[in-house]
Amino acid sequence: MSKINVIGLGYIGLPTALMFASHGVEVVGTDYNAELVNTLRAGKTTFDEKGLDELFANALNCGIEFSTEYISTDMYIVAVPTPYDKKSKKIDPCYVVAAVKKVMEVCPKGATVVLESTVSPGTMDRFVRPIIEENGFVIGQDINLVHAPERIIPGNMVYELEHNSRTIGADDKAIGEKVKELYKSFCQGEIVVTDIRTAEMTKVVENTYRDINIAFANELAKICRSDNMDVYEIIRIANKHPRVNILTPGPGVGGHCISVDPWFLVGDYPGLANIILAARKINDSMPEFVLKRISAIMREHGITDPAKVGIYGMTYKENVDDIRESPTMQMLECMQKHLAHGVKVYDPYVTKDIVENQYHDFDKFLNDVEIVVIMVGHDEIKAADEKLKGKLILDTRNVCKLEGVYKL
Ligand code: SAJ
Repeated sequence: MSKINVIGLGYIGLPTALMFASHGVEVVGTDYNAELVNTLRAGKTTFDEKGLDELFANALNCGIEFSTEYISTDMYIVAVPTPYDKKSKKIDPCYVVAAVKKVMEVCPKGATVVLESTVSPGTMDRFVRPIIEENGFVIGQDINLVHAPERIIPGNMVYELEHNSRTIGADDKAIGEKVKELYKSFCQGEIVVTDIRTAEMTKVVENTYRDINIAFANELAKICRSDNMDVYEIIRIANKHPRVNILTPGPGVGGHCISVDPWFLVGDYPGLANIILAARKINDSMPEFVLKRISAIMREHGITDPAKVGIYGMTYKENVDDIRESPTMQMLECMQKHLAHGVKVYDPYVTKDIVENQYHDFDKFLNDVEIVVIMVGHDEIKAADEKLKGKLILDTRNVCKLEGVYKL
């Protein structure tokens, strides 16, 4: 096989490209963002992730190349974002469509196009196949189509790339097996070969399953709050049952995966995806629930000035630098509506100025606020009990061990 061209060098495409390159596969990584490509060419990674820098160094040694151009080769791996349309709740396949169109401009007959991006079931049939056919190719004869959805979790991506099992959906089993062999260059997990529709649906189901389970925990938190019960203690004890494993309540579900993918099912199966819709609504309601908790604490202590409130954590979860769909960003938006200007914000992983009154120094931030709202359980805050003494604390992640801390 000649080189593989990985299209899209974001959170999924970059580690995947690096992993292939580090395992003896010739790789060109392509992204339309010239700034990103230049950064990579300059020898720097574009986001923080455990083990990524080492993997990057390895891949560079092995000769990975980065470009804004698509290359002519016989294997493409497409890993571009798949947002959803906020009104219709359906997938917005514009990035997938644009990438596949570009591939068609350069690919030779016989090429295989593997889509890694998460897509709603039927996306390959509705949006990808027509592009290939419009370009005069016969699918299965001139171009092979494969869907190999990624499964890695931000925060542990490099490990999971190597150890998770994977799904490969292909029209033709033999092509599926060929792509499986390619992924086996680095993937030690089981690789299941199935058809494309099953692979599409399975991926969305996995993230929806998690969303629903988090929603259950969040609903319990609300019920327990309404009647003064300790949700964490209840979950801790319930989880000792051999068939109960309740997840952890929190300030909401963020990130570009779990808060997005279930909407694909809601959008495509209205009237059928009922639990899924309810779960989405519960999880989406959590930032506002936290806001109400903050107001209640302010009232209890006679605090009226929002500038005395410090929001700790802007990312969608702990120890990552990704703020997409993060509960904090949703809550800050909600605060703007309630005219609660002036709150202070800090996150050790967010070095750019993104919101008003954002701090870049933890001690200074703590010094300037009376109430600390822990929105993300970064390692830094877990180790900061001493520094937090004397503050009013609302801990939405249950990470602070101090006495008298307010919980969700
Ligand atoms: N969260 C809770 N309580 C929990 C677990 C998570 O409130 O008990 C919150 C997190 O704080 C975060 C959100 O949910 O805001 C999602 O975080 P996550 O760690 O559950 O998942 P992601 O979005 O980082 O990654 C998911 C993973 N999917 C599943 O675990 C089924 C990952 O394997 C996928 O590859 C990824 O989505 C993806 O790209 O689709």
